[in-house]
Amino acid sequence: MNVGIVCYASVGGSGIVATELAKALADRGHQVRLISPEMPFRVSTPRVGLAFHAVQTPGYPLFREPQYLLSLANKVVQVSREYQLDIIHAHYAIPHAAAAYLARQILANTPGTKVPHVITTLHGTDVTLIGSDSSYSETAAFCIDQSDGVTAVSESLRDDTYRELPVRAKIHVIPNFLDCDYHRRSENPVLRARFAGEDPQTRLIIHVSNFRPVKRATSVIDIFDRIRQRVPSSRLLLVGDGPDLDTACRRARELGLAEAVESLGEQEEVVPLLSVADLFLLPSEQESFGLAALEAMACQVPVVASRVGGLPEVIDDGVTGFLHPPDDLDAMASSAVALLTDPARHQAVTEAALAAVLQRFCANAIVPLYVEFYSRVLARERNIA
Ligand code: GMT
Repeated sequence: MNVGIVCYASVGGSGIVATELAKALADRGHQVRLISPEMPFRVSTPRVGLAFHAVQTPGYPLFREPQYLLSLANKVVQVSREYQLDIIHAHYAIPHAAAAYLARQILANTPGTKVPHVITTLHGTDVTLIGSDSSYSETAAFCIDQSDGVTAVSESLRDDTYRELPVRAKIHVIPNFLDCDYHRRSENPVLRARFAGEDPQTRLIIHVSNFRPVKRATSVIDIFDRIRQRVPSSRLLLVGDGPDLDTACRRARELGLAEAVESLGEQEEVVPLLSVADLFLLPSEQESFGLAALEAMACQVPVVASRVGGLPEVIDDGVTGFLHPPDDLDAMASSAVALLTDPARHQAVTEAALAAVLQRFCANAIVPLYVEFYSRVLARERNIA
């Protein structure tokens, strides 16, 4: 199949999933074209079957804002005409579903032109935060409905979409996934000592996110403070950047934890960091799936997270990690301490987590679901009004 994948290139789960899907499809013999303003950050080496098309959005003195939706739709039209796309797969509804819809309408208006089918994958905040905002809800719902196929990354997100937007389209759930080779690196005592020092009693806790308010980064610090009261030598690594990073670091200083908390900013490679960590905290207010939790589980780092959104579909509470109400920081700290102080329990949870990732969330299990979905959508009439 010829597939155009539209995604964000910035660090974020939807871009990662889109990029991993592009790579996995190319490896399975499909022709894939990533369409984005920049090369997505996880496409490092050239790959047979995978090409990248950059969207340029020229400014003009009259425009107060860049006209990204128009330039993206324009690029999708050009790529589709040139390479005869069968499918335009938009990851993240806003504005990608709108651009894909517009591109398909433009192509349908040109006699003799192949018209691709549009598939939209909903990732979470495109529905739960920004898509349901009254400034976007009408256009978001319309463009999702106009897609020829719609997927969501969890059952919870599918239900949220029907609850929060006037969407009538059937939404198929295809969970997120990781490359089956995504795993913990072998012991790296130098890197471990860099963050945890030489004391074998030190426990290294990690949080990876984009530090937006929905991630509740200050709660990470508050949970860490509680953990430190029972495991005094523990340390915390913050990975990523975003609006709440400063607030989180300030909170750490207020609690006298500045020496125990290290912020690394954005990192392209998180596997080496996860591979030296003992525990992952994810006290998010909302998480449609929680790809960061899945990455930690694959690296055998137990996750203590909020029982929200799609996280219960990823983490089997008490077996492959621990879930608590987002405001119950005491309970999250207690689960963390229980794991950090009981090596046998820690090992049992990490083994179960890894087994779950390999069985349910690795590319070999999920990519065929996308291919099958593409085939089913291609067999149907296009949704052109
Ligand atoms: O977390 C975000 O705000 C970014 C967003 C994204 O663009 O990746 O994340 C959402 O999509 C991810 C990939 O499907 C999910 O793993 C995240 O849970 C989801 N974030 C939220 O629902 C808050």
